[in-house]
Amino acid sequence: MKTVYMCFSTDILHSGHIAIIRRAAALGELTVGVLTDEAIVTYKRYPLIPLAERIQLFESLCGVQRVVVQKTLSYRDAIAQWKPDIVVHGDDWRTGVQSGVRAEALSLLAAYGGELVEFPYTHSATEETLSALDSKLNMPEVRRARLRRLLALKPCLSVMEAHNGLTGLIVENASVEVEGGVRRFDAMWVSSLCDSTAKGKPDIELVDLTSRIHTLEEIMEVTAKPIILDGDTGGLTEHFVFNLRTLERLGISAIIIEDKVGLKKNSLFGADAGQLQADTQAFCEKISAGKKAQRSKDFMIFARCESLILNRGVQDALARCRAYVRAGADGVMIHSCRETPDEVYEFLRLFRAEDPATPVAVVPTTYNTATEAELAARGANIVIHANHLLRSAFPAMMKTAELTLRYGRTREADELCMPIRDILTLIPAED
Ligand code: SPV
Ligand code: MG
Repeated sequence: MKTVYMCFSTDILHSGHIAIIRRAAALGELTVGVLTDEAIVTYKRYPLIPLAERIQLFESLCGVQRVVVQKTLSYRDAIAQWKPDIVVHGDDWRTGVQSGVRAEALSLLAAYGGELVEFPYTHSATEETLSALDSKLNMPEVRRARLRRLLALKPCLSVMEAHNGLTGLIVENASVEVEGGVRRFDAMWVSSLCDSTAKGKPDIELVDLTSRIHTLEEIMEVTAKPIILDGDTGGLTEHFVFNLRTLERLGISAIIIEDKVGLKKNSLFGADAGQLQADTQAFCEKISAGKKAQRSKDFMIFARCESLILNRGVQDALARCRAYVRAGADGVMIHSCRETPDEVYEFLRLFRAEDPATPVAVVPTTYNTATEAELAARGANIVIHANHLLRSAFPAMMKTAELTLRYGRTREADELCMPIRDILTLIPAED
């Protein structure tokens, strides 16, 4: 009797699944791998039912001999463990995000004479409807809860800035195939620097909340990933408690407020900008008031500590972050504008020694030699790439403007521009 292996990420069984399971079971003794939530969210919608129930679903099917958990999109571990004679899959993975996974599985099977059997993939209207609902209807309470959910699923989230609908779509849809899987951003950062700069204004809390909500709405209309809002100082506590309820109602997952007072300037100016750090107690009171005011369980308030920016040292940062967490902060952000990650690493080492659980966000703008993996290994849970879509677009736009002025036509800028047919179809009308 041959051994057969299949893996499923689905939470809805339709006739196509039953048919392929029947055909697989006819080939030999069938083991079904159930993909974990963490692996599923790397490439498709969030599962509606928990892993334990999905396992039960497959255990109850006739023809399935054994159900196991598959932790990665890659079949590497499953093939190493079960050495199946045959792996069965729908033929839909020949193209798209799973084609790399397929190629890897093929070469692993070939190493010991295993075989890949592919059956025609059956589309399911239910599955398509659910995916569409997920990204289009995108109800605020579902979206808001996603950040907490992701933090529970993944050790470290990759977050990119978005400052309008188009950049929101880039963060939503960008993906790269990597060995044995797919990499995508987990969430969006709506930065005060980028939101202000895109409006031609300085990053000094001049762009008011009403205007920032316009930006958020624009992004939320076309995306489904969780949003972390850069809330600057949070303003007066009396205003903060009202504002955060508005954000919560919209479906924002988290606000990060920074411990500064007076005219806020961007942290990347460093200590020279004459910034004042808030009194610890007063900032703690703002956090506690916010936590008391929020209505849902999911919404998160992160306290951003500026001690390293203001050259107050790691011990000051630790003492403040400790106090902020005691005051109710759901997470902390430690910011630094040094060119190396050393002081952030030192903070993470000391903070993690006393607090293994509270999520920590980092912003490797000036110390961007550090990779997400390196930061995660030291205990960071959220890595925010805070301004890079805006900063990469601006030089190209300037260059196009200058070339047009110089030559009195746009021909010389053609290479900097995407082709007309591509811009026309970038956003499909029927969506
Ligand atoms: C932002 O993106 O607006 C931030 C991060 O607050 S930083 O610009 O690095 O201060
Ligand atoms: Mg900011």
